[in-house]
Amino acid sequence: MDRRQFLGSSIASALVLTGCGGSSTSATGGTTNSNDEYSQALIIPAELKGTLKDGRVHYDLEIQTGTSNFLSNASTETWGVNGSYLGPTLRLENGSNVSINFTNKLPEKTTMHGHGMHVPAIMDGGAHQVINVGETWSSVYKVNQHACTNWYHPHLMGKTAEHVINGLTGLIIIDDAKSQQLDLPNRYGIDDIPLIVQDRSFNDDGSFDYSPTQREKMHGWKGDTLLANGVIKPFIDVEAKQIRFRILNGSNSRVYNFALKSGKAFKQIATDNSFLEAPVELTQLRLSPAERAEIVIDFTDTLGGNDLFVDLDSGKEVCKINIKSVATKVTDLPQQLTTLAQLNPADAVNTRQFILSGRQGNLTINNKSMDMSVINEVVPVNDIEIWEVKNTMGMVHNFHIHATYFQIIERNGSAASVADNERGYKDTVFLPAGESVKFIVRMTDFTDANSPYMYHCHLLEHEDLGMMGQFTVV
Ligand SMILES: [Cu+2]
Repeated sequence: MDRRQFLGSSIASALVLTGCGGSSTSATGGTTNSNDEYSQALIIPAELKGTLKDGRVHYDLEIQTGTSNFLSNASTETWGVNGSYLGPTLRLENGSNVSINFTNKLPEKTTMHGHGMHVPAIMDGGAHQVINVGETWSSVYKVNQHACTNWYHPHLMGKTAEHVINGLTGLIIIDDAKSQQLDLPNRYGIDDIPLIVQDRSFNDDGSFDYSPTQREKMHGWKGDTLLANGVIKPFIDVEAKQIRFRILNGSNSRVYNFALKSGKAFKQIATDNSFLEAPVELTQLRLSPAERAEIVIDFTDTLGGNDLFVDLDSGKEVCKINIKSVATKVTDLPQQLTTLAQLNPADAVNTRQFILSGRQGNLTINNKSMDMSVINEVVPVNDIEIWEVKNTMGMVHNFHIHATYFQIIERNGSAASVADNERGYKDTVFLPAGESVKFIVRMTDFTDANSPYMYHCHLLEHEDLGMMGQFTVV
């Protein structure tokens, strides 16, 4: 299958392609990184705006098997949504009624979770909303949250890591009235670029090499090759202007420290679930699995130049950016992006502790491994709570909650240690070895004593090893 079509022929006409690469020359042996570097254009996932039917915007999605050509000398059996690998970007408008319809055409059951979505527990696509082979499951809700970049991925008990590796990942972009007013780059695929960064390893026959040992699972499996939107070392041609990247760490367990090779500074404008109040200047951006960041890089004065987007931790390169053409529309990054309502810790009525630890090859939260029949926490609706998460281990974890966002108020007991670029609304927080965080949270609706949401480490091997729990909102 041609690379340009691997997101699905049914949506190929909507596929936005930047650059004009895509032809690979013959490779010389080896199956990892055997493509000519930066000969492939970054693929921009198709943008799906849905179809209005009976007062709802419907997004029809098929979860399917396919074949992808990451390598020039071998093909790879993969899974995708409306295509062979990854899935389209769902574009949702705040306030609209939607029905996200997933049909499972895989040979086995799966689930599809809307990560970062504020929806009823039964619409969450977590471990309980299994989609059997041949079935269609619809997540039906009214979009009620701030503009942000979310994503969808499977959440099947014990199989999440494997199903994500196979390729089931796509973005969900939420727009709201205010986000549309801001003078930000917003031309999808032109100056508003989605960037899903993943790591994979390949066998000699081109198949994914994913068979982690118990030790690799405990430490979080890492692949030796980086993919950007499903392409190894792609290039993207951009205009000489401010360029926005919506970055998702879509890896199972790899933590990135992103930077530009030139050392050039950029501005972070959004965290997982909201804009930051003001842009935060950075030269390095740390993202643990499932975290998102929107950044703006100003290439106004570098027409004809190029830069590399790299991971400083591994030394690996993500993609090449060619500043190729004159700007056709200028944007001027606002100094203020939003105002975030802040919950007051003095109003908190309860503090919960979550201890991340491990024993006998299992990973646990509060000494318990995930049990789908156990509700670990019951959270009263509208109560303001402080959740304190402690990583007691000598390895990294993170912590993700379903249902809503939170705001980080302390790192390692210090409010001052909360970084400027993690002061937006978050649903996933990084916990380096031995560190702790406190966040403030309020569950505002969707009471249901029988249907739990999940909280868990989003290193997917850790989640599958049991570092997960369940809570209900009552
Ligand atoms: Cu973990």
